[in-house]
Amino acid sequence: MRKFLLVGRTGVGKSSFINAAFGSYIAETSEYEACTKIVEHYAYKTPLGDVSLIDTPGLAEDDEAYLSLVRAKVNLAQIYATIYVSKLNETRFRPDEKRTLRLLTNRLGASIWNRSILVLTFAASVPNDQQEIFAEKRSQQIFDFLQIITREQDIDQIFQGFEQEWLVDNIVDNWTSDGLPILSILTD
Ligand SMILES: Nc1nc2c(ncn2[C@@H]2O[C@H](COP(=O)(O)OP(=O)(O)O)[C@@H](O)[C@H]2O)c(=O)[nH]1
Ligand SMILES: [Mg+2]
Repeated sequence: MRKFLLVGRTGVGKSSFINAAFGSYIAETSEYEACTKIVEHYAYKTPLGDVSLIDTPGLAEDDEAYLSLVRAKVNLAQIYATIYVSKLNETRFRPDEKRTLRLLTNRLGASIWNRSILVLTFAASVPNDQQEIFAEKRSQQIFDFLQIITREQDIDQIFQGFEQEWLVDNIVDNWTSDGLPILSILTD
């Protein structure tokens, strides 16, 4: 069973990504507020393999509570990969996103990034001919910042980069950068 830990700010589409992956509305999503209040494991047997996606409340509100919850409910040693979710259509690398990355690294350990995947959501909101440029920029900003903070924490755990980067749109049916269903990229 491959277990993925989903992290990222509130509202970036973590719960929606789970729904898009499994093709049904199983994780509650919300336009207005953080509605994932608990750490929830969604485990599925699929023809492509068994996958577990661990949904977490977004960082923004009660960070300490959030991080203790993740530590209590998730056995980090069993995580196959961390999925960091960010919005492709956000042009600025905002201070609260940096704060999220810093908190995750400080409290869960730099090793959560050892095997990690970057998922950029809201991809269909960016014009086709700009998606690649946007993705490169976002990914570079996150990469540079993670290098700085992991180096600060532990020189031996410096961030080496995301293993994979995916563009998705959770709302537009079957929209992924390479045209493959999300589940197939999780189980490949
Ligand atoms: N257009 C678009 N909307 C999205 C996407 N992902 C999530 N949303 C919307 O963004 C809002 C927040 O999503 P949610 O999954 O609850 O975010 P979470 O807080 O990270 O779990 C909801 O209204 C979703 O419908 C996406 O890829 N594209
Ligand atoms: Mg959620």
